[in-house]
Amino acid sequence: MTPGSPVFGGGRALVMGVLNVTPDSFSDGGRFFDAEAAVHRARQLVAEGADILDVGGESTRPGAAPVSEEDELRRVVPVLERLAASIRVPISIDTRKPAVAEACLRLGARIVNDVTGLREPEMIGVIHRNNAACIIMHMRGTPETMHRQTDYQDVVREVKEFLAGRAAAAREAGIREIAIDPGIGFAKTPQQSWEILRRLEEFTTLGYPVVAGVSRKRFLSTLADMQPVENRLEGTIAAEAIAVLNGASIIRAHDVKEARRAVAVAEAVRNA
Ligand code: HH2
Repeated sequence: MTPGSPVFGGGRALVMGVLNVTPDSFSDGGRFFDAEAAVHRARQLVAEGADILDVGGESTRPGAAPVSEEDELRRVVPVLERLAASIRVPISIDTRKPAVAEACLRLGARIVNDVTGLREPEMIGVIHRNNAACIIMHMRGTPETMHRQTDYQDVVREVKEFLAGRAAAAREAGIREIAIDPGIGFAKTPQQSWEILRRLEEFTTLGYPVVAGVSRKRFLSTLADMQPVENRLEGTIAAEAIAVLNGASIIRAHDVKEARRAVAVAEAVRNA
């Protein structure tokens, strides 16, 4: 992929494959913790049709303890070093730490995926200086505290206001490619996550590509038979198709082959 070419463009919905280089992610913790295993998984995700690879070194599951900057760097840098030159899709770094973002962008990542919506003051500058794109996600508090911060009058309106403000700040600072993400499951009750999915189209009026991360998430388990996490593949695929039908441009997925097929069905319906 040529440096400088848009990462979110293309006219069809994109699938962003998840690569968790962590010991404790909620659905695949420990499986790709070793750099070799992570690189192997990355190639598999691209072969299955990932348009973007989202590399993360810190679990943000509800209740997760924070990871130090040193530990996060130690997890993701060896993977970036091996992948950046050899992989043909843009790499996104899933981090809330400006120093981790900077190190990964220097190694060739093109996108910063920040689950705190660029909360750290230096993050916007890091993204702009490195001519990178960003995904701005909504959450409240931290992964440790967010499940207690779910008080909204109108979840869609409030999340949308937050995303509009953060995207405007990023744009004013000169960041050219911006996507927004309502943060399904982050400081949201299951009911609020369902409502966001139903009303996802409302976020598209802000004029930015909308990212949806529903993959294997806990809100699915409010329905019968989707506990434990291994039982959530079919529900995930259904939710991904609905997200695209309701306006999502980018789907963040662990199961890329299945997500690609779900996206194709939703797009066929949308374009019919
Ligand atoms: N969800 C997770 C992590 N990062 N980024 C965006 N933009 N949107 C999401 O919905 C999102 C995200 C949580 O999933 P996962 O990475 O599999 O789990 P963990 O945080 O436990 O590593």
